[in-house]
Amino acid sequence: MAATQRAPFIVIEGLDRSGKTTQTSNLLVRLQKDGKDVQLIKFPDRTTPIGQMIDSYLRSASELDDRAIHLLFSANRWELASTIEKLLNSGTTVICDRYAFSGIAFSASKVDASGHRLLSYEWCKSPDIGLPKPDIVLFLDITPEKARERGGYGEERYEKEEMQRRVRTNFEGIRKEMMELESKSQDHTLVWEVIDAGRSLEEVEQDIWSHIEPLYRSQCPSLGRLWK
Ligand code: Z5A
Repeated sequence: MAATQRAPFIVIEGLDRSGKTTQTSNLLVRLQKDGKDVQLIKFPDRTTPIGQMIDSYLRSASELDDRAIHLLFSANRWELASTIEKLLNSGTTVICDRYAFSGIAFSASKVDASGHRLLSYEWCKSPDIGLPKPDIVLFLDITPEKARERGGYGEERYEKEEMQRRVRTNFEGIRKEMMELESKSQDHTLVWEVIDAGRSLEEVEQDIWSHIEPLYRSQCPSLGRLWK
């Protein structure tokens, strides 16, 4: 009997209103129609006890120290890390709506009243070192102007234009660092694509599909670990 092939690990990242929820759901349906076993996981996973603390914080129903909430976001990923690994190794594709990159991009965007960064990039990265490494990250990029056309940012804690601008800059920094690391490593396995999410739903969906379909044409390497 042939051994089960490891399935692709897909991460969709992006700013508020970039269409992550819409596009991850559409991708799930498209892959299912294509006959793939696939599971969609959304971070933060607000259903677990840790996720409920995060949810309360994001809705401003509770206050937490900036370091404590950062560690909770990371713990929320670690509580699903072994599930993700098992799914992938048993041949089920995993799509994550947000992952460790959001963890860094948002926490490292927090500033004090004088505009000084509260948490360093390296500190923000450290709790997620060793998580399962995705095969592909699709970053849905949207300008604040386009986000405004979609009804503007929402009601939650980080959904403010200035914060979203800093987050966008941080994501670009993370992309550059990831690409530098990949070019130095022997197992060049992570692909990072920036998708212009300001276009129509159909155009964005087609662009995403053009990057996902090729993943199934070759065998996935054994699962890597982030920043290791
Ligand atoms: N966060 C963190 O700090 N640390 C972490 O480690 C993690 C997260 C994992 C909640 O995330 C917050 O947690 C988030 C980051 C932080 N704060 N912010 N910002 P979330 O993922 O639960 O929530 P969200 O980012 O705010 O998602 P969202 O509001 O649901 O936005 P979305 O999923 O990107 O977009 P959408 O719901 O698919 O679409 C928004 C609207 O635009 C909707 O009306 C659509 O119909 C419309 N739309 C979508 N695409 C299009 C196109 N192409 N054209 C026109 N209209 C469109």
